[in-house]
Amino acid sequence: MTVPQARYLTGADSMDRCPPSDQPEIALVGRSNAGKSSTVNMLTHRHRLARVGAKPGVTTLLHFFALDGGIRLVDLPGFGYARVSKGARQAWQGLIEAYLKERPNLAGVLWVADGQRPPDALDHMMVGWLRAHDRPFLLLLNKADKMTNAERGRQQKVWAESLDLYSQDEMLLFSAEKGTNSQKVWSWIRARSAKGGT
Ligand SMILES: Nc1nc2c(ncn2[C@@H]2O[C@H](COP(=O)(O)OP(=O)(O)O)[C@@H](O)[C@H]2O)c(=O)[nH]1
Ligand SMILES: [Mg+2]
Repeated sequence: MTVPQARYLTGADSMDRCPPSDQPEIALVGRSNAGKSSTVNMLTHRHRLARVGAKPGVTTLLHFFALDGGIRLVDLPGFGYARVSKGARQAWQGLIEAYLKERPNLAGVLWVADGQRPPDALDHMMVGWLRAHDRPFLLLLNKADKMTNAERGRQQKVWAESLDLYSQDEMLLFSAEKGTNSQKVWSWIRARSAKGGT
């Protein structure tokens, strides 16, 4: 499968600064450090398109990337970073939730999590948002390269049971480092985008 060319389009700090909602968008959500930017880079085969390991507290924008073929990837600010002020955190969470709730051309959500951890209260909040706003999502249990086979099996079970997921359709082991399952992620992106923003 060929990988489309990608370019950085723009950053937006509010809903009214987002680009026109004329193309299907796939958003990446997840905690800071889960690997969202690394996932954008892996999927586009571009090592520096999205900045990796950027200091949390700096990435407060929605970052839009345009792909050939008319799909956009949107790197959302990481949620739940403890070291910023409560006010700043609430502003980001407001922006993330507004985007998930209101964006008419949002075709699907790639939810990137560090698969080594168990899900916590923020993960339950995220699945609640996604279900409440009826957003199709694929949870990527990232950093699979750092887990043993036994851990991979165990962690898939823990996440699926705790968040009540349809594990076959809504969750995938992934490694933004090694590219594990990236073809499956592309298939999902293409299928979602073909359905448009509904
Ligand atoms: N071993 C391993 N490290 C990863 C993987 N994905 C991301 N990382 C590392 O995790 C850190 C955070 O990644 P980043 O993409 O900046 O996370 P973001 O805050 O969600 O955008 C960086 O040091 C990455 O190199 C992965 O699949 N495997
Ligand atoms: Mg990032």
